[in-house]
Formats: sequence, structure tokens, C-alpha cells
Amino acid sequence: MPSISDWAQTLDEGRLNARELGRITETWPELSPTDAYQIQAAGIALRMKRGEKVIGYKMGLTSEAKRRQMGLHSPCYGVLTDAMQVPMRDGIGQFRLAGSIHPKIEPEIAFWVGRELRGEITEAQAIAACTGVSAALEILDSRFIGFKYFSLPDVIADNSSSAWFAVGPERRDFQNLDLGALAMRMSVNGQVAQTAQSSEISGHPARSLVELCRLLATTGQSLPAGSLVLAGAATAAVPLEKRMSIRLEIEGLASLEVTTD
Ligand code: OOG
Ligand code: MG
Repeated sequence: MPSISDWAQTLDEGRLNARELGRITETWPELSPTDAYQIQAAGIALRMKRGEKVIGYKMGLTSEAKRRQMGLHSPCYGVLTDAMQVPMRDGIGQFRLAGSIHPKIEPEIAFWVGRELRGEITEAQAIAACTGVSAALEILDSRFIGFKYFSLPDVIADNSSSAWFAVGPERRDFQNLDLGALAMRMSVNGQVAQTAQSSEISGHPARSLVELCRLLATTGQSLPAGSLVLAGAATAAVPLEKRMSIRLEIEGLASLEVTTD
């Protein structure tokens, strides 16, 4: 039976060649979240061997809308590397569809963490450790056939479907902003496609940081100073197509846009 490192390799090849794979749990039904996080970590180690740098984490399945869309019910995390970041020019990131399988985009809030966070923390401690907040768009791309009906361990092993992300300008004086009550609006080609309150994300987006620290602590890890953290999507994700323009506006934060070719 394929091992943790075999699956990390297979998923990595699927990603590099934009080739869909069958679910891991088809051949390894008892795959646990712990095994899955080991596959995820082995996959990130392969990317680091090629020179990519870990710059943070993404939380997933932190909103009811996402849990309903995916039919999965517990939050999970994935690792972000520098190679996943869509470069921004004048608030716009250009995303090339070539090299992706079935990409989807979703509205998120990103935190810039200034101090190491470890173990059980409160929302207030999480916020106090942040140096800035940004609007962000995550581009997901599952390596599994059809991007559907997978189990939580499958998703975790696949780096929680993480693929690319774009981050808007950082707001540093966010202390008087009520992060738990920001209006969010994602437009596609100028038409409003999704709207939500930031409270959709874990009840309050800072709760995603609390949950991330709790999950990392189960394997003795902490959230390093300098990390960028995506708190999870506030709404369901929208499939990306050719020549699309996706704009995210969040009250109190600078907007950003991603266009496809
Ligand atoms: C899992 C990742 C979910 C989010 O923001 O909820 C996620 C998936 O939808 O494939 O990134
Ligand atoms: Mg996401």
C-alpha cells in the first residue's frame, strides 16, 4: 500500500502536471486526519526542497457556506508558500489559468502575525499579535477528480486545496475596526456574486487564528512570527473561467482584484 511519502509524491506530481487523481481514501479508507497532515507536511517538504519558502497558513472550512458547499464539517489548515502568491500591480493580480485543474476563487480576510503564537490563545491575544489585516482572494484547486465528494482527510492531505492566493494592501491601524462585523462583497465581471459579513468566518475571523494555533499545537507546532494567515472564505467559492475579473471589497480595507487570461 502506498505510504505517506508515496502519496505526497503523487499529489505533488498531480499538482505540477495539473492532473486529477482518485481520492486517497478509495485505497486507504482508514486514512486519519493525523496521517493526512503528515502527507501534507511531506508535500510541503518537497516544495521547500525546490526552493519554495513557507510564508504562512490558510484555514479552511471556517464558514457555514463553505462547509455546506463541500459537505465537510470541521476546519482544517494548509500551508502557504511564496510561490503560491499571485503578484499584485496597482491592486490587480493577473492569474494564468494554464497549470490549474479546476480553480475556484473565494473571499477571505488575511492576518499578518507579528509575534509567535502558541497553543491555547484567546481572540484578543490573536488580534494583539497581528501587525496588519488585508482583504484577500484565495484560489483553490483540488488535485482530486471533480473537486467534490472527498473526505476531510483527503482534503487535508491535498494541502486543504490550497493553490494560489492574492493579498490586498495591508491595513496597520485596524485597532478601531470591528473585524467581526465587516461587510464583504465579491464581484465577478462587475456583477455582485457573493456577499457576507466577516462574522461568517468562524463567528469572528480572529477565531480562525485561535483554531489554527490549537490545530498546530496538536503536533507541537506554533504559528511563527511573520506568518500570513488566511482566515477562511466567508462565502462559497466561484469557479474561475477565462477572461474573468474578480473584485473583493471589504469595508474598512483596501480592495483587490484578480483577472484571468
Ligand atoms: C477546502 C478548503 C476550504 C476555505 O476557505 O474554506 C477553504 C476546499 O474547499 O476544497 O479554503
Ligand atoms: Mg479558503
